[in-house]
Amino acid sequence: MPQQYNRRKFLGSGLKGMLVAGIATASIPELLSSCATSKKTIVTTFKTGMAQQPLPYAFSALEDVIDTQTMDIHYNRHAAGYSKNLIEAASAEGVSSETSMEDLLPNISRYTTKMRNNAGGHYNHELFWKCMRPKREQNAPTGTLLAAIENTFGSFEQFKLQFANAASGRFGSGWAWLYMNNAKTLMIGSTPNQDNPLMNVSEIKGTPLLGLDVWEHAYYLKYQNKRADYIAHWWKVVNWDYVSQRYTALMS
Ligand code: MN3
Repeated sequence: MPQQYNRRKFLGSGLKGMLVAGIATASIPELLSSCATSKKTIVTTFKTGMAQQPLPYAFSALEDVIDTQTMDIHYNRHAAGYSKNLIEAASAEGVSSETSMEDLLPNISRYTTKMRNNAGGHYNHELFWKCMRPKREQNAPTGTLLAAIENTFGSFEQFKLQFANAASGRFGSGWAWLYMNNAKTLMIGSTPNQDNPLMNVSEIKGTPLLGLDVWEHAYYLKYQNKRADYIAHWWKVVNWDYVSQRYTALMS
């Protein structure tokens, strides 16, 4: 059985068992709070700070799906700029530099357009880099994430088709997402510019599991106007292990 299922089962039966047996030494609120703490610990793994983190692989690691020069410019110019401008905006608008994107983005309507664009840009790129790894010809999710994708979208192929449609159908610049809505259902959608589903101003709302950058700066050197080719090749570099970790943490 998947590890997460066992953990949930253990927490559930453990709590119930103690209550039924009447041997609980802690109060119910204390027990619930200890469960909440363990959940928070997992989710905290995915908190995103304001500083740009090191790229988890070399600029050349995603060849020949994403070329070295594109990765270098994308990481060192575009993404670095979002982080820098976010830190500037936070300082100007009285937001602590310790604030995570996961805490800031749901309240983004309180702040300036500079904050919205750069907080979104920073979060989206930090996630994007982690969602990729060196290419694999046969690349697909496994386990509980694969089962959830099949249950929700019919098949992995159907999922890829719907996701690619969201990515190619985004007019101008933006992102395509696999995200989990607040009812814990997997969803596909897209957002304009540097918006994302964590933002309270977004039409689609939830927590991103996988994001694809469809700004021209992400693909133009290699693919020029052929966004569909970029999307089709991109599946080979998706880091399904990381996406699966995010899915498992959100489901716990
Ligand atoms: Mn980009």
